[in-house]
Amino acid sequence: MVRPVRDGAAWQGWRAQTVCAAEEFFAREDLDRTPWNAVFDFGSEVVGRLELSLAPDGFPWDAPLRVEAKFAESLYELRRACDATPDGGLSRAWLQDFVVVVDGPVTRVRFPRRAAFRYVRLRVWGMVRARWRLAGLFCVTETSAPPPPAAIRGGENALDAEIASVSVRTLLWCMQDVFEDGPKRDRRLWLGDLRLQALSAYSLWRGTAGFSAAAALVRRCLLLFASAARDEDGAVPGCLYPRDPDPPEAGNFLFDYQALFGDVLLDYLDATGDASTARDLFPAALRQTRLALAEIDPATGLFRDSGKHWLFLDWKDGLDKTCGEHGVVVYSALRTRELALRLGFHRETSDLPARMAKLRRAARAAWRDPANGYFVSGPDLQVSWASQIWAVLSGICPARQAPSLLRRTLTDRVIVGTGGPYLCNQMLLALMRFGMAREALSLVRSFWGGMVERGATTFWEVFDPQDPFRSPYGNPAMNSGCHAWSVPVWFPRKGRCLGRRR
Ligand code: RAM
Repeated sequence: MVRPVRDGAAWQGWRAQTVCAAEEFFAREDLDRTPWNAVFDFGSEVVGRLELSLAPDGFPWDAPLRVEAKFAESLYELRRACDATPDGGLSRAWLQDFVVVVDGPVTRVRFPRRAAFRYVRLRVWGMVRARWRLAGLFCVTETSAPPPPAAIRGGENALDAEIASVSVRTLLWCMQDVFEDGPKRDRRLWLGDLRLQALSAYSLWRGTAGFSAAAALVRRCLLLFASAARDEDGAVPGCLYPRDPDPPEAGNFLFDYQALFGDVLLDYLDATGDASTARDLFPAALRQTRLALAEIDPATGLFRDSGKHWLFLDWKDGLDKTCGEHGVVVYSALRTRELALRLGFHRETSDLPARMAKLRRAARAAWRDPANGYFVSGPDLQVSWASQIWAVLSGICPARQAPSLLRRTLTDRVIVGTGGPYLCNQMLLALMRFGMAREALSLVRSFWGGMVERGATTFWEVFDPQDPFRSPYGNPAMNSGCHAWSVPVWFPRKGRCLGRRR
């Protein structure tokens, strides 16, 4: 049992002070002075349904029992009133405060809705003038993940080990009926998140008994996306809700996510060797490539924002996305070509290599600043992480120059940086591609290690070390505290690394 106390030195201004061990509270028999209030700390993030076990002594029931619970992933969220304004762009309904009322003698109360939390505040009314105890408090946890390999020993030091275990915990809690982006919010399948989760899952379970279950979940998600393609043009959605046995409810068409569908499929083929699924889904992948290429201006050979699409790349404010999106288009098309060659669809993609060479040349001529080698984007010639990363991944930046470009990007404090873990993961992918393990390790230790040092037990959707209250939703309590895209696709493990093989 804990009490949140204000502390200017703590992340987001709150720390937990221990009140007593839970067992001590479970021994109390004076709970009829209602209502009572208590905050419990589960020690690390859990996902599941809360259950109270009640021990009445004699005949207690002269009233129904009302249990109000507020679940929170952080102390800040616990302390912030759910109805506080502004509520940002997202629904108040995401915040996890529930009420359960039970009639008649019961010894167990289970909350009907799955919650994601570390802390829970209970307010309980009822059973007046009776002797009874709260005998236990459980989270009946839920995940569809196979058991993780027994020994996940992380890297060289305690921080590495903690990063490894926080990564695995985050991944497990996000594996439900589908790979969810976050078990608190949005509790649904997003393509950009799936791409990163799948890589981490292959690597975690590769060579173990759990591999086929993890791979089967990726396959299910790929099939769901393909089945949800838009009727008019075949675009796969950015996200969806499964509605088994009905087709999924889909929406939020994100330009860069959809372009990367073939990339996820190729990773799946690489990891599993399941050519039959890859062949079935190849037409969907090729369709996304064609749709992406339609956004290239034929006159310039460069991506242009038609204003029709949600361009993402990252949550970074003020990010100019032109160069980055061009990189995504080229990278995705080349990955689709690779997929085609592996599956024997040479003819359908025979135009792609020459076309991509042209797009690379056009981008280099238009956006590479000869003075410093950086790639610029937009009318203000913005230099950003996003542009450099995608220039490298797509080969717009020639391979021999890529390592030094990435090194400079990592240390340059002036350029537009990352909005959070999603783009940091793209950086890891770029570093891994060029075998830059040292740089990848130091990024993992500083960025992901920074979350661990601030108390993360699962990795956060949003992390800006300079701004504890940063939120793309206008309310930090809406941020997801256990987020798929925040599992580092590469983290130190004894003997091998989590992530895509080179
Ligand atoms: C957030 C989701 C998800 C991400 C999209 C673009 O709201 O949580 O992780 O893929 O935005």
